[in-house]
Amino acid sequence: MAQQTLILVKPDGVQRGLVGEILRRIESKGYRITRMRMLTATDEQLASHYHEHTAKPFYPGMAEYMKSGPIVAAVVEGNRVIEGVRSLSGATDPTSAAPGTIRGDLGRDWGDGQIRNLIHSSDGEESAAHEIGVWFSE
Ligand code: 3AN
Repeated sequence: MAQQTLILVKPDGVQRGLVGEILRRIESKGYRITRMRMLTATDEQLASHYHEHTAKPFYPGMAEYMKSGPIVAAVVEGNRVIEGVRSLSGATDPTSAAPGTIRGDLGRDWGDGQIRNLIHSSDGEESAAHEIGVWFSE
């Protein structure tokens, strides 16, 4: 079976009308979207999705950002898709993310102290399986 990853178009991506552009880049690379939904994240979903970060000082602000509007969750498939979508996404900080990446081309620092970086993608097979369960539980 092809490898799977979980992506989220974060609230800034939806609010700025970039869902199509972000998904276009992933599809144009050759990966296949196999499941997709739009929803507003709950505290429980975010705590499970970001379980490695819940104790960190930036978590409360990040959770507020992630709940600030609807998000799009999708399962994307293809050989080495986890590595491939991480590469398309770029570095966490959109100011320093490389041009050519989703975050580098479409993201910036908006001066409010919150990293708004448009997309999440799983960083390994274990986290992908966990995260697919968080956003596609039924
Ligand atoms: P990535 O999304 O690039 O894999 P992670 O997994 O290190 O980044 O962090 C998860 C999310 O937590 C990031 N996308 C970002 O929104 C937020 N984050 C990470 N580090 C910080 C930080 N130092 N300050 C604020 N938010 C952060």
